[in-house]
Amino acid sequence: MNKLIALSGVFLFAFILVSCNGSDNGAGKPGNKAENPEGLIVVGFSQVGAESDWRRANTRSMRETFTREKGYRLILKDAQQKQEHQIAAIRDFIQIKVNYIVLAPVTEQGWDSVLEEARDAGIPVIIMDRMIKTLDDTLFVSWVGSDFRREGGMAAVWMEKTFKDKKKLKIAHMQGSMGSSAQIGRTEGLQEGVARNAGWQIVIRDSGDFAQVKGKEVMERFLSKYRDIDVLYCENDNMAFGAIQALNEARLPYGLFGGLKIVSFDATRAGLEQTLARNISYNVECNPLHGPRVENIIQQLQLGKTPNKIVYVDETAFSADTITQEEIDARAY
Ligand code: GYE
Repeated sequence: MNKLIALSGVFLFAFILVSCNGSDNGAGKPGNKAENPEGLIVVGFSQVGAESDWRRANTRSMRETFTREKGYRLILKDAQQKQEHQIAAIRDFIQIKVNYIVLAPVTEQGWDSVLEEARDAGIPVIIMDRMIKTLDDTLFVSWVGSDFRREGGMAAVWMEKTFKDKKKLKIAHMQGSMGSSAQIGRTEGLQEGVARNAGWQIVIRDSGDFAQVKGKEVMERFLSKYRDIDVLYCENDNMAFGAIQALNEARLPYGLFGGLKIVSFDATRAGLEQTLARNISYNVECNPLHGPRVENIIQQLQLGKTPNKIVYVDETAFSADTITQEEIDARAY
């Protein structure tokens, strides 16, 4: 009996803890600080994962922006590149009544029902980085990110200029996470180049999931099947680093020493160092510093304003022929 009383005491204590925790999460409807004792703006952020340097810089930017000192409470959930984890995270955010949900969607498809739940709960959703595919654009208030198709287009134009004298161009294509906007857009950019240039041929293609270890494995597989490659079109820097490891181990030339040329995306600091070393020949920038951009959207919403629905980030590209150390030193990510 005593045991039972002690046990129910433990349960009661646990219950009080859980409830306190719930109210600590604070928030009600946007701007309704009354339910939030500390008056913080609570932002639930569902992040894709930590697959790349780009992603880690993006997470850092969000953490550095949404600080307690500035009046925010950031609840960050890492989905380990799984959509079901993101859906579960959004449901948690709805339950604890965050003020805003920020979603960096791993893939484009399959968001409608969970975002309807957020809308029904009156929680504004901001999409960041990749985009979602939906027919209902009331499911999110604003999107900020990159024009991935334009990025791919820049790479294709560079290839057209660089290989203009080549009758046949053999391309190995390493894709990012399939179904993500970054993969879809960059792949489209290349496909458009292939459509414009009769001599271009994609001889081999596979996904390295935007990650270095997988990138190395995929490159090893490419090389075991096909060695006569002119260009590796690699949809991010980390996969390019993996590919470089594979090429080094296979003792095959690339970049400065002839052999294949590598085109990459992101232009992270480490990626630009590889570009300066001429291991990567062309690197298209993709800016991950979205924290302040998302904050700007939230601040507008706090003031009852309507932010722009779609915000594209300005981006450039770096060629191994012209990049300088100063450009690398100026890099914030
Ligand atoms: O290029 C890649 C990351 O969605 C733009 O995701 C982002 C991409 C980025 O893993 O490195």
